[in-house]
Amino acid sequence: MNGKKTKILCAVIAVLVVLIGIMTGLLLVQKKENTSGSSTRETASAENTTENAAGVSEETEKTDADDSDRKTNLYYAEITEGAAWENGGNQCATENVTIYNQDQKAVTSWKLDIIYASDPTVDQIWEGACEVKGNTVTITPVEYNAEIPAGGSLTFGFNLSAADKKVTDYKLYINGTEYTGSEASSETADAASTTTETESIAPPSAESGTPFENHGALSVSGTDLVDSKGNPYQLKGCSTHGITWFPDYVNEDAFRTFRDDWGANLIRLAMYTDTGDSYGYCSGGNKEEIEALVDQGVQAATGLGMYVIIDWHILSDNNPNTHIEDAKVFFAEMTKKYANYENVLYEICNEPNSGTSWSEVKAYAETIIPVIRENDEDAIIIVGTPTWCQDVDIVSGDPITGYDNIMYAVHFYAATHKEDLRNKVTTAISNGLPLIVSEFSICDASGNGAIDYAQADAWFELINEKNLSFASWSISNKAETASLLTPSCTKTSGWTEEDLSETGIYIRDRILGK
Ligand code: IDC
Repeated sequence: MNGKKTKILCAVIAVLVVLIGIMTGLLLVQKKENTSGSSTRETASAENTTENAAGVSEETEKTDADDSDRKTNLYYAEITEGAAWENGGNQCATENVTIYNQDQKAVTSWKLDIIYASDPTVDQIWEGACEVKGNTVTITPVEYNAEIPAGGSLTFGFNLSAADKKVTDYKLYINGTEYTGSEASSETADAASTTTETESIAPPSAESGTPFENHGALSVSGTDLVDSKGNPYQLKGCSTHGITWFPDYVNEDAFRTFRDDWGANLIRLAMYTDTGDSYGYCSGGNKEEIEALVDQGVQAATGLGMYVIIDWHILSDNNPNTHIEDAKVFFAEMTKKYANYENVLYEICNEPNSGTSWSEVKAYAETIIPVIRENDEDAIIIVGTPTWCQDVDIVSGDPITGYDNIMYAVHFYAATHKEDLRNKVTTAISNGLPLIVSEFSICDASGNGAIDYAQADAWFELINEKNLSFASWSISNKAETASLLTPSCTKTSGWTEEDLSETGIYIRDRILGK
C-alpha cells in the first residue's frame, strides 16, 4: 500500500471509530434516562436507595409494635451527578445529594459519609458543611439547612474532583445511628427484607489506621487546621486535669479508650506551671518527674497515632511572663526531644488572665515561638489569649506575624460563656485568625455547677460549622461537673457508660459526632 492510500484508510477508520463512539454514547444516555428518569449515580448507594425505598413502603404499613423493624428503613440518601467535566486528568462533577426522612419526626442531627473510589477534593459546597478525609467526603448540617422534615427530604450539593469519582458506598448517620448503603450488603441482600442498616453507634471513624497514619503532620491554612493532604481536619479529644494531681490517667490504655471508644484523635497534657506548691512545675515541683510524666503521655499518644498537646498551664500565675525563663528552658527541651514527633502540638500559655494584656502575651509569644522554631520548624503552636482565652476578637486585630502554623486558643465553659463569646469567635475568624478550642466544658467556669445543654449545643454548632478543634476539660474523677468520670469510678482506662459523668456522656457523644 502506498502512503496516500494508508492515510485515506486511517482517516476512514478514525471517522468510523468516532461515529461508533457517538452512537454508543447516545444509546447509553437513552438507557440511563429510560431506567431512572434522572441521572442517579450508578453506585451501590443508588441501588440501595431503591431497595430502601421499597423496604420503607412495605414497612410503613406495619404497626407501632414493629417499630424497631420499621426504624431500620426510615432514612436513606441519594447521590446524583449533575454536570461532569475533566480537569488536569481528574474527573470532576457536581454532586447533588438528597437525604430522605420517612419518619414522622423531623431530624436535625445527621451526618453523611460518601465514599469514593479514589481520594477526592471538594472545592465548593452549598447548603452543607464538608470535610474530606482520605476517600471519604463527610457532610454535616449547617445552621440554616439542618432540618430534614418529617416525611420530607433535604438537599445540598458540592463540586468534586477525583482520579475516579465513582461512589463506592455511603453511610448515613441519623441521631448517631448508622443507616448504611453499602456495596457489600447490597450484594448479599437477596430481597428488600434484608436490612442494609445497623443499629450500632457510628464507628469513630470509617478509616483503618490511626489518626496520624491517615492524616500525618498538620498545618494551618487560612483559619483552618489541615492535614498532610491539605484537607480541613478537626482534632477532637480530651484534656487531662493537672497531670501532677492525676498522673494515673496518663497511660496508654486510657488514651486508647478515648481513641477507640470515643473516636478521639487528641489528648491534651495539662502541666500546671504554678500551683503555689510542689504540684506546679515552676512552684517547687520536681521538674524531672513532671517531664517524665509529660513524656509518658507523649509516648502513649504517639504509639496510638494520636495528636497530643503539651500545655504550659498557666493559671494562678496570671501572666505568662511570670515564668518566662522557665518557659524558655522547657520549650527548648521539649522541642529538642520531640523534634521528630509530628503529632505533638505546643500550647505555650494556657489562660492569661487578671488584666494581662494582649501586648504582654504577644511579647511572651514572640520570645517563646523562636525557641520552639529553633528545633521544630513547623509544629503547631497554640497561643493563649487574654481574659482566660476569650479576647480572640482583640487578638485578631493584631496577630503575630512572621511565623507559620500559629493558632490561638479560645476557651469556653458553656454555662458561663455564651452568645457574646461566640460572637467574638465569629469576628476573630472572619478577621482571619485561626482558632482552636484547646479547653472547654459544658458547666460553668469554675468547672462545677449545672450543665447548660442548650449553650453546649449552640457551641458545638459553631465548632462544627467552623471546623474548630477541641479538647474537653478534664480526664478525672474529681467531684466536679467538668470531670468526665464519676467520682466513684476508680478505673484509669476502659470506661463503660456507667463510669462516665453526665459531662462525660455528652462529650463522648459529641466526639463521636452524635
Ligand atoms: C480547675 C480544675 C479544678 C482546680 C482548679 C485550680 O477543674 O479542679 O481546682 O482548676 O487549679 C480553666 C482552667 C482550668 C480550670 C478550669 C475550671 O484552665 O485549669 O480547672 N477552668 O475552673 N479555665 C476556665 C475554667
